[in-house]
Amino acid sequence: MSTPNVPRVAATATADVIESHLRAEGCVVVEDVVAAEHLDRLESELRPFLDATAAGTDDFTGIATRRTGSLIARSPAFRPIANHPIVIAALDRVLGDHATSYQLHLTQVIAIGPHEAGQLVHRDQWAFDFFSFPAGFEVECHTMWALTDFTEANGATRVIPGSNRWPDKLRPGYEETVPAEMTRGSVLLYLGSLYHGGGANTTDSTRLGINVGYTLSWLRQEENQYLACPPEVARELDVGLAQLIGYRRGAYALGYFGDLQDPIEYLHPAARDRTGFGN
Ligand SMILES: O=C(O)CCC(=O)C(=O)O
Ligand SMILES: [Fe+2]
Repeated sequence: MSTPNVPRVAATATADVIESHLRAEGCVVVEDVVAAEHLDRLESELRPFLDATAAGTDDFTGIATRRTGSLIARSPAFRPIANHPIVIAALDRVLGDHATSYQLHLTQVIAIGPHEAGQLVHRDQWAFDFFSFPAGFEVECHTMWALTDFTEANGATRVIPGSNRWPDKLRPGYEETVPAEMTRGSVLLYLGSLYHGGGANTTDSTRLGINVGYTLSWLRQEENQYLACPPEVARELDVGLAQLIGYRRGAYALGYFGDLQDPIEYLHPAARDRTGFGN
């Protein structure tokens, strides 16, 4: 049976439509969300960090692929992407079943260099030490923002639509995947249960994508957000973004500091009054 194509919707699609694709196929491309000028600014803020990043050293991280993190602290232009309303509306729906809140999991530019091989097809939720979650129990959702056009030739992310409903620990082949081609400024949303991987880059140019993950607030974050964005930086952010990073309690008793205080109060002593959180 041939693999179906990636579902795609316009940036005007409703949250209902995006949710229904995520639940059915485990992925969806939302087209042309962020303007080119905004991405130019983001790219110039990150350029020194991208240039200074070393390539990976193994099959999974790739030997011609560079991964640059700490994007909230390093790029003010990245911040409205981390909590883009299209993404937040989708997360509210697909991560709402098993937690009262979710948090940022990782922020990473993935630069797939010329002639990189295809990445091993995997589920991102295997990061939780390969613990198998029950079928349909979604613990994370990722986004991949295209910073260059994503084409089959330059290494567009490969996905298997519908594989979010497959059993765990399978080893699907690259030939079972299809490319999530998209224009610069578009975004691929996909569940942690979707089988996918970075595409092989057969061109002489680099494919740039921004991978931003989100996970239930009672799980450990893949990128250590408190080191990536320490309190002195987080204090300058919108309260909502600081909370998304993890400067809040993840549940009644999770992540408090001091004498049972909510972390947002560490950044803003008046936050309890300003946000209604922390009670
Ligand atoms: O770079 C990509 O397109 C996907 C990378 C990926 O899936 C990963 O590193 O977990
Ligand atoms: Fe992945």
